[in-house]
Amino acid sequence: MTGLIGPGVFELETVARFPNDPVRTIDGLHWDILSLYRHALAGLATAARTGRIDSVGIDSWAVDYALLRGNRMLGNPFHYRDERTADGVAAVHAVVPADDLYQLNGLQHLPFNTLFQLATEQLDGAESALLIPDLLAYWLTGRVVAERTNASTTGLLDPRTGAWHAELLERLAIPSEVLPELVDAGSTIGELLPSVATEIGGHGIGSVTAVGSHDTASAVVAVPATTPDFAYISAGTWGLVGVELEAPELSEAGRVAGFTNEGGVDGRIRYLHNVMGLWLLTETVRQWERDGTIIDLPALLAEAAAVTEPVAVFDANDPEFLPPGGMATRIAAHCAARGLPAASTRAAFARSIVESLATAFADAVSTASELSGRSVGVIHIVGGGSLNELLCQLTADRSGRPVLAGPVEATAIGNMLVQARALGALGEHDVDLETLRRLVATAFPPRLYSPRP
Ligand code: LFR
Repeated sequence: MTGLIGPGVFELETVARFPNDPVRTIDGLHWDILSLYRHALAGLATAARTGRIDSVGIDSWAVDYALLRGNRMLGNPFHYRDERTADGVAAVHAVVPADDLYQLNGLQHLPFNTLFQLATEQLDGAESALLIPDLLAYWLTGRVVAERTNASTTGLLDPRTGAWHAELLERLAIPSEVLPELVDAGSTIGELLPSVATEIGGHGIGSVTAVGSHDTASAVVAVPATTPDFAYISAGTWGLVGVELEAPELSEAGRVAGFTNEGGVDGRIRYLHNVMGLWLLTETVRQWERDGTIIDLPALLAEAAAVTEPVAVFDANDPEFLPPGGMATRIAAHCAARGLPAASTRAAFARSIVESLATAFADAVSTASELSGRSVGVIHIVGGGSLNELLCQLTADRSGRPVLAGPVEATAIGNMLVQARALGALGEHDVDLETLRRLVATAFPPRLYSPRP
């Protein structure tokens, strides 16, 4: 996306959209990283034709990486949903038990956190490990860095200092040389390499600026909060539900509840819980379509909103839903095994998924509030899920709190605001996050869903 941002101006334009389909090969599930890079270059070429681009910012999902020797990528990056991570978890926990690990890195236990993935690798031949946005930035600029918000999802950062955790690296026998220099969102990564600029006809493109390169970090920047007592839900493939803190919260209760301390822009802490998210619905639809039925998602959700039969509310956090494939079958089996009612129609099935997600969202907001001591008066839902009216309304109903929905493009907006601030396009350089959020609230007023009795 491109943005035109200045005092009182905030225009967004989508210049390219492309699929991100993983590929399963004999050794497991991978990202098609070269295809993503090719599409990103084509998008930059399109953007460059529309006029001068002052800065480029890159964000993506977290945790996944490529290993490099010199400038050569050693194999195609794995997808975090690949099953190999179970071995990595066992290997890491044999050296650093789960409760110790939480005191060191403050992360929710997710089997795909980078440190568990790295434990399945031969690191001998590798000179650097680059997270996905850092890899793309390297290909564009030739500069090797690790942007700090995304680096926090590796499980190898000390949440208290924001630096690579030397003690943890040593215990896990991860050579610290493979981890690049950390940089903060707002700093300049570098100019486009001349070869890249030539290839895309992008000589008018300014430098690559570090942003909250973890998509969730950028989305949290763009939560249109106007008061401090808010919780956020970044709702897309995942539902990232939490509050923003000034310092990490490392209580044992938080570990048991699955709360993470990820790094935010401007040194904030994203104290949140990963809920399985709309993945449950999109994977279910994918199975139905594979089985030969074309699904019109908006129509399905409208029918789901009209369902009156009681539907199963199941545990949307169950790790059994992590891998791809056969989701409708797995959810039905999960419910049957627990004596929950079977849905009689596809609409009721979709309703059951959305009810379960809304319940998990509401629970996570309450837990975030209890564990952090923050009162929560309003819940902001940003990202694709903010367009799902049923999900927004049910989240308000289940939580008993007003929900403010939107913007849908929060990640891109947060990404671009950090660039605009760094360029001085917002006036002062020291514009704080609260000011950025008020700008978002004015430019993209959210939609209110009040809780129903
Ligand atoms: C959302 C997200 C989550 C992260 C998951 C895996 O897109 O980045 O924050 O836990 O994907 O990377």
